[in-house]
Amino acid sequence: MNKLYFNTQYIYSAQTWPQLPPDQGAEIAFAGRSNAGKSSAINKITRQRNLARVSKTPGRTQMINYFQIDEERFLVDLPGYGYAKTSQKTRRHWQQMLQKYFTQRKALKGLMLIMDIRHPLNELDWQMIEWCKNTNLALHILLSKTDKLSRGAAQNTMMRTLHALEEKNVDASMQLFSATNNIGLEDAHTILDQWFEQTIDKTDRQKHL
Ligand SMILES: Nc1nc2c(ncn2[C@@H]2O[C@H](COP(=O)(O)OP(=O)(O)OP(=O)(O)O)[C@@H](O)[C@H]2O)c(=O)[nH]1
Ligand SMILES: [Mg+2]
Repeated sequence: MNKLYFNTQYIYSAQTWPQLPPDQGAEIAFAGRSNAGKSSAINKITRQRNLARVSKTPGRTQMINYFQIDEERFLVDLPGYGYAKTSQKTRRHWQQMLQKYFTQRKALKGLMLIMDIRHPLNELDWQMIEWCKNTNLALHILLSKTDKLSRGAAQNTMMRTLHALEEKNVDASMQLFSATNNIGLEDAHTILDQWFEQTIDKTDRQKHL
């Protein structure tokens, strides 16, 4: 367990492109359907109760929230997608904003995609996965709320989901996660450690940007 993450602090929220902090350092973003458990995962990983706001009401995180681990490392909580009551206009705004963020943000070093283990791989999840593939961005999937299934059922879902990705030639790692039952915390830290430590070959990713 890396205690570095426990010092994380909220620094900033952005709604538009010009509001994003300077494009420097390394950031790892958390994306996923509304209510999938992104904010809960960030709280768990940083061992803080209320760092990222958790809500029973889907569509709560409507900003790009920046959390600072240290001067060079950041975690980013992205707005959830796919919430039925979101207006067309808002949906279009975030769709465009996220696409631009994925394709142009140089500080972005990896994506943690959070999917509720009971509903993995919906259409918008696939869109995220495609963007990662097209921009050569490292992708790790957290199958969240694993506590809602038996261990066997959770393993089965993970195998099926891995298989579906393999069929589409998607290069991604995956793990089970639960913010309520402490499942998968070490694994998530290990991935973050690797991504932050690795000097991702910048020229390689930038070729695709
Ligand atoms: N049982 C269980 N519930 C969870 C888990 N993670 C999150 N939840 C619940 O799921 C709901 C949504 O969690 P959030 O972390 O706010 O989800 P989010 O993806 O940030 O949602 P938006 O910000 O609306 O996009 C809350 O009621 C959480 O308590 C988990 O691991 N297990
Ligand atoms: Mg949230």
